[in-house]
Amino acid sequence: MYSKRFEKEAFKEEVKNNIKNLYRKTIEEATGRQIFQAVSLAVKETIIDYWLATQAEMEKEDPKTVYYMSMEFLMGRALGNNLINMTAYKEVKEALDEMGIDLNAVEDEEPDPALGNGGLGRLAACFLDSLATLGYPAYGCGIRYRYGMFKQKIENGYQVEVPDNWLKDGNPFEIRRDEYAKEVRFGGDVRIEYDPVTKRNNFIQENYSSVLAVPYDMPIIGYGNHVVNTLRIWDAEAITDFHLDAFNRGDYRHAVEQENLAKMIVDVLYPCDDHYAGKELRLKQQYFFISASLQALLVRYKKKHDDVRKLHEKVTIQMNDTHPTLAVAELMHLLIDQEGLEWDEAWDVTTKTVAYTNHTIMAEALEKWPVDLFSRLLPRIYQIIQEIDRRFIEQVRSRYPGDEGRVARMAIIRDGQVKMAHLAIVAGYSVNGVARLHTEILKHEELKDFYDMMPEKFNNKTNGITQRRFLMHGNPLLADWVTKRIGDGWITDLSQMSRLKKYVDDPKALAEFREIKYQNKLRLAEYIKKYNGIEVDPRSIFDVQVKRLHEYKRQFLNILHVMYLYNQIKDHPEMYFYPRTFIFGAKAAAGYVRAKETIKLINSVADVINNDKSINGKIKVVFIEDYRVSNAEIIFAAADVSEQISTASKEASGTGNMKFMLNGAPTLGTMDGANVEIVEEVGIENAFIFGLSSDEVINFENNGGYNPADIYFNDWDIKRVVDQLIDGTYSNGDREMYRDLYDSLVNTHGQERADRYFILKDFRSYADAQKRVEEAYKDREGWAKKALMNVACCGKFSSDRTIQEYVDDIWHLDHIKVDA
Ligand code: GPV
Repeated sequence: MYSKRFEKEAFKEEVKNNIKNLYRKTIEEATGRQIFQAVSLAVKETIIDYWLATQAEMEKEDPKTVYYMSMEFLMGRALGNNLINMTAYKEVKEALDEMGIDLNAVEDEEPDPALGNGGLGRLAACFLDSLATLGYPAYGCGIRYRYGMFKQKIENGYQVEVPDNWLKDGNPFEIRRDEYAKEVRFGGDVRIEYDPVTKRNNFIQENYSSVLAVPYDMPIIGYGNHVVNTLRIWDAEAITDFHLDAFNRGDYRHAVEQENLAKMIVDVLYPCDDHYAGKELRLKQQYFFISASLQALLVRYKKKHDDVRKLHEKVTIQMNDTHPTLAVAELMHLLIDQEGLEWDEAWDVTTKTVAYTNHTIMAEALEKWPVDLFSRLLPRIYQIIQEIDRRFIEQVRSRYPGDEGRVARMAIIRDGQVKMAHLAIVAGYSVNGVARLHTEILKHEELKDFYDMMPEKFNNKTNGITQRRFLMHGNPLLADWVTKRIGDGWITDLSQMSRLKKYVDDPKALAEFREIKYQNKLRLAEYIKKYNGIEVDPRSIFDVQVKRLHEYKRQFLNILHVMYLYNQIKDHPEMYFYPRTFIFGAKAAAGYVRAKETIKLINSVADVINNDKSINGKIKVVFIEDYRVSNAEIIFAAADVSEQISTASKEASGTGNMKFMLNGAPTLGTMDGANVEIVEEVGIENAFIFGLSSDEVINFENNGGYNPADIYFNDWDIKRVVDQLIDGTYSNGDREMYRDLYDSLVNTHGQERADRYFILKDFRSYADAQKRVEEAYKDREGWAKKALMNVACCGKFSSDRTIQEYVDDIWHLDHIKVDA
């Protein structure tokens, strides 16, 4: 395809044939889902050619390659994105039009592959897009979960989780690679056997259970450059010959156990975002995909090289948070026990190969596995970590003699726990945070001891997003307008957006720009009407907060402020008020009670306010069900205001903030995460900043918090809103429904401070900022300038820039070039 090669008639024929051969149907008879399959297979044909060409090139050039290890890849739908990156979207749309098929409708038939929770998983997907587009050899390595992120239904205001059987009809873009299947072993014990020939101890795992890891490859297409990289996700199967063997030996139970283990391991993505749950199955998942990926990587490396001591010259492994940190010990295990390296040699290779990205400072997200669980499940891996820990502690002691407090703080194994972040930092040759502020907090607070001892490892890589999906695909109207004004260079070089700055004083350009936003708001309004049954006014301010539901992200602050505005309008019906639509979208982890209460509260407030005729529709509240990549694209395009209101210091970066900016929505936010850098790029006058600084928050936290009672009893508007949580206003008279939320603000319970996230502390400042938003929006042209400045200044936030920095500072990859 790749446009110049695209042959329309042949493509149409192919689609028809696919429908005939797959379903014995004509186009007219086929269902939407069947047409999606047929079109995707036709597209895949072309992809395969370039995929082969890329692999041949890699064979020939033997470039240094990055393996991006991640428990999550939140890819979103593939069809539209693949067409865009093949630069064939418009041609295919035309071809399908001629067949009476609407490409948008076909795209909507694709299940949204949701093998990720939120920001971390979506970042991995954006990175793969940028790596291919910049022409760098890369594998994504992950798990082929049978069930991805749950689908969210809202019933009676409550979140209900529905399983996401995304593979039900098959995935047309994947290819199963049986030839690369690998065995992964769990449990049992380790026998130590002295080998008189090599004069070494051999460590032999016995009485283990094992599963077969089978990879499925998905193509990752670079934009317009014919490069096709690979996302390799692993499925688990029972090892059948072993099964029979065990069966014959009468060990039926063991055989069945292995069968079950295989089924369980890849069954479901854990829906916890930024939160460590300590589940044994999760540790199994981690070891499963890490062991399989590393085994396959070594086989691939050894095809061309006979000295594994030089692995790091051709291979680098990036660990997406601590979830893949077992890679450290598994690589040591393979190098020592399989490749015969000495400890020091293996350690030298490992510590030149693995690098670690930290995505949070939230204590509850830190992975700390209980030693008994860990050593039972991964006996050999545990031994290796013990040895890494022993040697590391020796180093700490010699560097800081007598400082046992420091040893205790820095140890990898301590208090019966294995601390995965410590392992990742000790072994990693690079440790990076995901926004400048976040990296500074890591260096000077959370990881201070490690920074003291090894400052050279620490670096920052501010996150980014791909403009191919979040502008070209999600917002075609704006994408075409930008291209008309400044050419299409921005597609692979987002810094060119700065050329739009000259249009902020061009009334005609501004009018067009505003009209596009209006059209996008109409599109979202239709979506809301269709899925929520709520009429919203596309001329109202679309004020949007979409992201995972988390206390630190403070959706609660947002909805409390809505309750406050509602009180004001009720008290002063004559008061001027610019109509506002507050739009929320958020999934809560299934077991996160307070997050679920917040969803219920938002829906209850929506019910009351949306049905109150007396306010003349001045406020509408919409909770969009099942927020996910596909509807996110529609939502960003339509937003006027981007709510980024996390408690300062808590949001490592945020990436939604960048997607809003790219689509022309100014940030209403705290000085947290990447917001800081967004403001730096766009100018403070084109954002609405409020609240405590991260220093202030950290200061309060280090000194026992603050006292919300001082605010609650002194600010009557705030007290009224907080009291409305328990006076039945939003719960048909039920005073208990929101008691826990109320308590979280004003009462200390147990370990937990009242108002841990400084909601009341920041409330006034937030309300003021909201007032400034309203004032600014009244000046329609002034607002359009701010919005356009956001688009014009978003260049830094392309994941292309982020990836180039990873390549320059950490990975040092070689380029690949694929000829058409
Ligand atoms: I740790 N993040 C996430 O989505 N899930 C996690 O388990 C962890 C972190 C997020 C952070 O919360 C965001 O601030 C950040 O932008 C994103 O990771 C990507 O770095």
